[in-house]
Amino acid sequence: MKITSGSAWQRIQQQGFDILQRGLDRHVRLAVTGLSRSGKTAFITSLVNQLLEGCDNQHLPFFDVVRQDRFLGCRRISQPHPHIPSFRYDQALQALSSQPAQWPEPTRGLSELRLAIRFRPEKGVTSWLTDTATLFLDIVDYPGEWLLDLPMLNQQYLVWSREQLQLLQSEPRASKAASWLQKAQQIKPDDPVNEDLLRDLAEEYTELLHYFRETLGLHLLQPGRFLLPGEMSGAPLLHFFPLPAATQLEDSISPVPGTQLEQLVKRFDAYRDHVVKGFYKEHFAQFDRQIVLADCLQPLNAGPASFRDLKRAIELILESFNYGRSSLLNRLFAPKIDRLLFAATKADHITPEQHSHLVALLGQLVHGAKQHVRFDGIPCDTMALASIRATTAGYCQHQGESIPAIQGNKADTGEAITLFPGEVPNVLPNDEYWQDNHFEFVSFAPQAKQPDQPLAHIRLDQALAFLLGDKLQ
Ligand SMILES: Nc1nc2c(ncn2[C@@H]2O[C@H](COP(=O)(O)OP(=O)(O)OP(=O)(O)O)[C@@H](O)[C@H]2O)c(=O)[nH]1
Ligand SMILES: [Mg+2]
Repeated sequence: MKITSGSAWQRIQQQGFDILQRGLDRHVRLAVTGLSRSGKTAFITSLVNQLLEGCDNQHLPFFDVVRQDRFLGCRRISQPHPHIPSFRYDQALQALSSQPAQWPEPTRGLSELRLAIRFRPEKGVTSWLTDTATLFLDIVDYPGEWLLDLPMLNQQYLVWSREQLQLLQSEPRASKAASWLQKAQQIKPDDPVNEDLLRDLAEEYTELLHYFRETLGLHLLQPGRFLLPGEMSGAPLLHFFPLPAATQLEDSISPVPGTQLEQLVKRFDAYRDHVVKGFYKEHFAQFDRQIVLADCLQPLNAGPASFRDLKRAIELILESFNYGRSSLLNRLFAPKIDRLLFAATKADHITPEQHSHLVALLGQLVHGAKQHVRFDGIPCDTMALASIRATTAGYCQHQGESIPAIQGNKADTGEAITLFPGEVPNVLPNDEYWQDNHFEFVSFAPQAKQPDQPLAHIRLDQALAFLLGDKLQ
């Protein structure tokens, strides 16, 4: 009879344990997205911080595994893909812990981080099989702007050009775009390639996109990588733009080799086939769960054009979750996201009685798109949250009346202010709303983080419960 040595026995036990863990499906790849400045970094930083530091009932009352005292601990472990940049948790936390506290820096591109969460399974088959279990949680941060490129997968260069020209020729873009359009009109499709001219026009087009985003607060900006090029910065792959002459060309035209048109078509095709498709294949197809963050408050402050643009951008983002059988993505690969959460961020910017309005507003933004998009039975929820609460809510006296208010320190001056920022509409705002209402969005500085306390939040525990609860039973 063969005697198994102690270490061999441990190995067999470990192998059995690994198979069991895999069988129990204790691994989740959670993707966090949203348009630029929507609050992705703040959300991930706070989520990681709650799991590392704040796992008590007081901070996460709606997170069952904590409430039922089954949470045993969490730590960061090596991320699974060494070629992907790491999510800079320490850097973000350092900024929030500095004096005075700062918001984490804006991020560019995709990053990831892995956590191991140890817990006791609930009573049932799994608790009988194992005393403790580990959930490996990969969190991926990626720009929502990349999802706005989805329609390009289905488009030819001339069609895309015409669509973008239409946007450029209507307000609020038209006044700023006029001089660029005039220059681009000089590009003759049959002229020999002029690399310098194409590069200059592409760079100016990129500057326009930046202006639309940063000054006009618009989101519907293609191609998404022009704004966040990452390691592709300066690459000829990004030297294309919508061609005004496209309005006079037939879609079926075959570009003459060596011409401006041929070069533009080649670059568009390369961008579409490598950059856009590459992202969906290498990353998107690997996500198990997705949270889409939206800042609905800043566009309310910026006005109707910015709000309409946010609505259209959200609709486009949702197209990526359209898994109907004939959908574009399903024809490319089988996406496997099985849970989808939409969250309106920065809810600490409004008084608590407005939170339900914010959820209703987000619900409407998402609902419009849902009519075209089939989520194929995926559990899908909406909520309002503040990843890192920067204000306190209370009441103040105004003309002898007690009215709800929030209190915080302004981000630019540090000055303490108390205000009622305004009402959040619970339906998509119409002309009347824009005439009669003014929503005041003030950027608040984060509160100084106490070393022994996790970051203050609003409803992050409910987001955790929805996104991970079933994996921690
Ligand atoms: N008051 C408050 N402000 C927030 C909160 N989350 C984010 N913010 C504000 O929104 C800004 C952007 O947040 P980030 O988390 O950096 O957003 P992001 O989506 O990662 O932005 P990019 O990295 O530029 O794409 C922050 O600098 C804060 O000013 C929150 O929970 N409360
Ligand atoms: Mg970020």
